[in-house]
Amino acid sequence: MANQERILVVGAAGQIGTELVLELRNRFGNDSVIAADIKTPNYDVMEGGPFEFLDILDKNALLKIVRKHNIKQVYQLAALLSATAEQNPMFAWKLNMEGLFNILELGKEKIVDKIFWPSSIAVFGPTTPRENTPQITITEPSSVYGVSKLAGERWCEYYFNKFNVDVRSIRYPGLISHKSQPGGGTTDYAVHIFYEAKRHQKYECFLKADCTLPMMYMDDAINATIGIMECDSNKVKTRSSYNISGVSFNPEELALEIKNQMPEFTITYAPDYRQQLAESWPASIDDSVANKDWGWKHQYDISTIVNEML
Ligand code: NAD
Ligand code: AKB
Repeated sequence: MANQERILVVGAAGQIGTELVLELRNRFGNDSVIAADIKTPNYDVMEGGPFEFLDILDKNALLKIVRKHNIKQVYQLAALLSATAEQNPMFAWKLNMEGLFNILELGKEKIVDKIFWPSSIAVFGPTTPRENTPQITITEPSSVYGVSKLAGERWCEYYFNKFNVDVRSIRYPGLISHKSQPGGGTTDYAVHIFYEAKRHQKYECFLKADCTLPMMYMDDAINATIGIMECDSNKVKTRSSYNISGVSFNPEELALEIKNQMPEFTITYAPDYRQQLAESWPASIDDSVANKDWGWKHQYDISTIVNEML
């Protein structure tokens, strides 16, 4: 691994960062992957390789870390997610946009060679076709989070076209995982439900029973993330962000699947403000462009996800 480019993961203590750091270290060597966050990550991330405390809004601290470790690739995951962003819109805008700009500028200055930045299905809104939502379609998001992700996508494409910054992005659906808790999203119900099923055999859901959303198991998301970063640059034809799709289900269907393995499990519904966010998002996603350009394909369906989670 002596010639392996050094990789920085910002937001390494989060739901995605935790698993991304572990998988990158697994593939490229522990010392090649520097984890960074404003909070302490779990034991495996902290002890498995280099870790730096970093506020992504602090440009000087970021540059110091990038120079210290001779970083050539950055995965910029630090952000406020949809539900938390609605509670603090101005700070969400600041963090989600400035965090991205600080990394894009490193690309523009040719200090780093390759950047990953995630977008979300939240770029879509109530006027978007809900079923099999195409790669290019109406994007009129109604959440502050969605607005920040859509703006971020446009900036990524701009930096690629204008400054030749090799930035790559995918629009994650709601992600399901168990190595670290989700960080304040609307799709978090699909993780909480498993913790509550295990602890109390019941769950009160903050979305309606029939609220279908695009979801994905974390292993698929990590494969997509590393997949787009490792493929030849000329295959990445979309420089805003790619649709990727896993599986679509609603809370009732997920509860039924859990009940198959845990007959005593029950679910009740008490929709809150997150229902409105969820309703504005697609029910299913067309990811044929990602499949054609760089060979993306998901593996996990609802029953394999439930098996793994339980
Ligand atoms: P998360 O909230 O679990 O993790 C974000 C991490 O960023 C946290 O560990 C947090 O401490 C860190 N962070 C916050 N502010 C920071 C700062 N100023 N400097 C450095 N670190 C900071 O989020 P996640 O679910 O892992 O999401 C990561 C990215 O993926 C986000 O951009 C999110 O919008 C996107 N995304 C996630 C999902 C999902 O379902 N998890 C879906 C779509 C898109
Ligand atoms: C959220 O619910 O905010 C995230 C997302 C789909 O971007 N999981």
